[in-house]
Amino acid sequence: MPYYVTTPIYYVNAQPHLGHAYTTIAADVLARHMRQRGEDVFFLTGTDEHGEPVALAAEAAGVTPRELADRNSARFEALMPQIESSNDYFIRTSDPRHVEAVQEIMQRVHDAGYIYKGSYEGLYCPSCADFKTGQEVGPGDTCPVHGIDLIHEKEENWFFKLSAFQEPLEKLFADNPDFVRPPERRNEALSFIRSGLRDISCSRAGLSWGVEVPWDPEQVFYVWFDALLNYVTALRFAREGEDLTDRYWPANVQLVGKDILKFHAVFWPAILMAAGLEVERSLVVHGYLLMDGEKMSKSLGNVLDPFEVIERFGADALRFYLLREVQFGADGSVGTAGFESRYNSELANDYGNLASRTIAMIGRWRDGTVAAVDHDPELVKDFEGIDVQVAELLDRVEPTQALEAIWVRVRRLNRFVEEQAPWQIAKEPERSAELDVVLASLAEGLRSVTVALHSFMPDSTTKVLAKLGTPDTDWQAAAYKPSGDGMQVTPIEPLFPKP
Ligand code: ME8
Repeated sequence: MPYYVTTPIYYVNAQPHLGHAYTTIAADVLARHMRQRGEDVFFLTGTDEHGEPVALAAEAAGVTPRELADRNSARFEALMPQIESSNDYFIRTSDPRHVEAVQEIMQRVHDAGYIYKGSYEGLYCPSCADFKTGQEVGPGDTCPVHGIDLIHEKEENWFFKLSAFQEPLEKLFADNPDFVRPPERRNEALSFIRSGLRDISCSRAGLSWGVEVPWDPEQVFYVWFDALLNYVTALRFAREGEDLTDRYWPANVQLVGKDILKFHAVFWPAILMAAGLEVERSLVVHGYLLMDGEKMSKSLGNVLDPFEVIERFGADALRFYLLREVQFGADGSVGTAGFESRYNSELANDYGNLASRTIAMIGRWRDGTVAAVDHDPELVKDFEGIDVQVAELLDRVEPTQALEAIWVRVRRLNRFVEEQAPWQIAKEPERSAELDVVLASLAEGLRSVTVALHSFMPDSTTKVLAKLGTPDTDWQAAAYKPSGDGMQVTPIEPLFPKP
């Protein structure tokens, strides 16, 4: 089955930070997991390069928008392998093929009668590139996201008839209760729709860094139209000589942070309908990573550098920490102290030690060979359904719960070692068969949790599976097998050394 997952495309007005890594890592876990299940996966990420925020940042830096876009887009692209993102393509909206596709699709929207010339007057945030109305306006006409004064804008431009989609959008939400998740975000989007949709500007005058409106070269498209369309335009040119649109569109899961809910849950489906395209299957919205209680953001300057964390502890540790620490969907605080605590207690101790000592004991007492015996019935019971449970949680895009379901088994294996005390059994030669069962059960448990963890921590799990002599990561392999066929293990270095 085709499975298309996307992240937002990130603004190049600054450098990548942990917030960007977060969404990309979550999408990557889904993509890798679906590949384990044999699905036909396409995973897209990239950079949003046009518009006022980028033009303003370039001006401040004394470079052209294109220079700034090239420089910062390269940083985002470099982040991808560092966080072990397995994206199938990285789109840049300054790519002429994207520009051409936006023009073609917007021309279609225009020809279908959804675009007209009008005059806009209202409050605008240049950092959000968003026209604010009603509850979106903070005290004293400020932007609640950036804390800056909103600008009073009045201009002649092209309007998109968002109001024409009031009913279709209400119907979309009614027919698909899971279209936007979690439910709080669905309700938020729905109440925005029900409060009455006004038409929105879809072009800007007096701005040159953007996609030219084909029927009015004096204007460029409002950056959100250009940006949202990336999810469909990329499929046209991501593979040389092939158009992947029919294969992957509509996207299965579009992941976004809650800051851009309105654009993705309201504007985006309306644009798709206006263009005669299918609407995405689901939008999954996560919360904010907070530092010192505030949203981490470039403009606030309170950013934890993912590159530093990766250099010291590795990408697997960062991936694990972010998805484990912050309940996916809710806001949550992250920081060095919390990171080090999870790293030490869960990665180094719970999982790393489990792997080291399991493999070491099999080496010491069985010369590296796991006996082909029936496994401990109690342990077998506690592992029942691990594969089904984790797959269901990831189908619902609940990576934090999926990790917990796995960690319940990791902790169970550690308890099993303590309870069985194999070092005692090893002292009594007549209990040799018992030792075989304990070690084989442990090795199988380690193998099962490791396959289940593979999409979260691709690097360390690959190492463990190699040392267990069972490199298979297909999802069937996540199931615990109640009897063994004998594995051959080899010594392993500490997976998460204490820094
Ligand atoms: O909004 N916590 O780009 P952007 C969690 N270009 N996630 C965070 C975060 C935080 N503190 N900060 C950023 C844009 N993110 C537009 C999107 S899409 C067609 C265009 C993540 O660079 C989160 O996914 O401001 C958020 O939605 C996104 O980065 C915003 O990135």
